[in-house]
Amino acid sequence: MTYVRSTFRHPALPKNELGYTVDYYEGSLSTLCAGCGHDSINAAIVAACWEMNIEPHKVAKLSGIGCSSKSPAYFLSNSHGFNSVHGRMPSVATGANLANRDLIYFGVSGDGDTASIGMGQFVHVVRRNLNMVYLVMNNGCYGLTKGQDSATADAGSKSKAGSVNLFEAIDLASLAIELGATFVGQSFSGDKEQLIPLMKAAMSHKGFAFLNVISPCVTFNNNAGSTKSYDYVREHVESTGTMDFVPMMKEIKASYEAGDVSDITMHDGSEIRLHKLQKDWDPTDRRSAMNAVQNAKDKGEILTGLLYIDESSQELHDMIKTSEKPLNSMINAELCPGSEILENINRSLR
Ligand SMILES: Cc1ncc(C[n+]2csc(CCOP(=O)(O)OP(=O)(O)O)c2C)c(N)n1
Ligand code: SF4
Repeated sequence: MTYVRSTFRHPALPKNELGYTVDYYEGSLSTLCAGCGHDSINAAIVAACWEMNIEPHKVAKLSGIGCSSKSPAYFLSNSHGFNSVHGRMPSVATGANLANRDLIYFGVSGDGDTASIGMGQFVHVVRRNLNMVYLVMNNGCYGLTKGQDSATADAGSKSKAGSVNLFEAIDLASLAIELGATFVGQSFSGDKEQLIPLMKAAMSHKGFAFLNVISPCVTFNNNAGSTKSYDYVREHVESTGTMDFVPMMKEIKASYEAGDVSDITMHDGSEIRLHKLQKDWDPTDRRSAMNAVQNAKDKGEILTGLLYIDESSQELHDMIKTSEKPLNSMINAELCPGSEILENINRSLR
């Protein structure tokens, strides 16, 4: 089948502060199935980056293998990209980030890519607090290899072929909070009003920002009995509240009832304004966030929104005191300071 996309854009398309129209943030034409949740998430990434006035060449897109991991081809064509090996995106992201801290690292993965083959890499990138956004497009199955149950499929859920999953699901958001992730959000591909501000906040966060986004696979896991279908998710979504992301230097204009609103100031001075619905939940308290996720689970609900944030944490570069300067901008004398300095280092270790 030949796919054709018109290059015509309306001359009156709005421009962002950098002078770009939104098409400058788009990617290649998607080859995912029509209606796949992943495409809605890709559109939300495009919108978030355009609205945030991010220079696409300041973004590095990283992924593993899967339909979800193909996604970086479908957003930000003018960015850097590396489609790695199944489950190995975290180590590639770690290497790239350590070599150049000046880029925004946006990792895209699937529930198969993260919760099975990539689990070993995932847990370590969380605990190292690597400064990146790590987004899982979670459809409860291996879409690319024709819909086998993944490790996030709920026990008792039914596949399209009728088999019932016997095993307990791995809850990636709870796991990320438990492992010390400093930003954890959960959302649904069909809710761009929630997803876009959540992505903006994740990109502004200094440290590991994890987003678990339920993203139905229309071809293999959208049947009755699946807990990752559009119908099931729409019926069981429970939000922590709504949120606005207010970039640094922008005035917060709206006013809300006191008591239902809490503002969180990000490292760069941007603000997250939360309109809380969940009364017994504090997103800056890890135990409270864990309880909120578990309480929702006990009621058979999927809690979405910002679940947890720690704005005071140190990211990996701060912890291991690496150079401020990207390695590719260093001159030879900085990269190779000479044998005397090496000798001093060796002496200090004896
Ligand atoms: C080392 C290795 N093992 C297995 C595979 C086969 N494989 C490709 S994608 C995939 C799972 C994809 O599922 P997920 O990450 O959930 O992405 P989705 O396609 O559902 O978006 C598997 C098992 C592979 N490509 N490489
Ligand atoms: S197989 Fe499923 S996950 Fe893959 S593109 Fe199609 S709908 Fe999306």
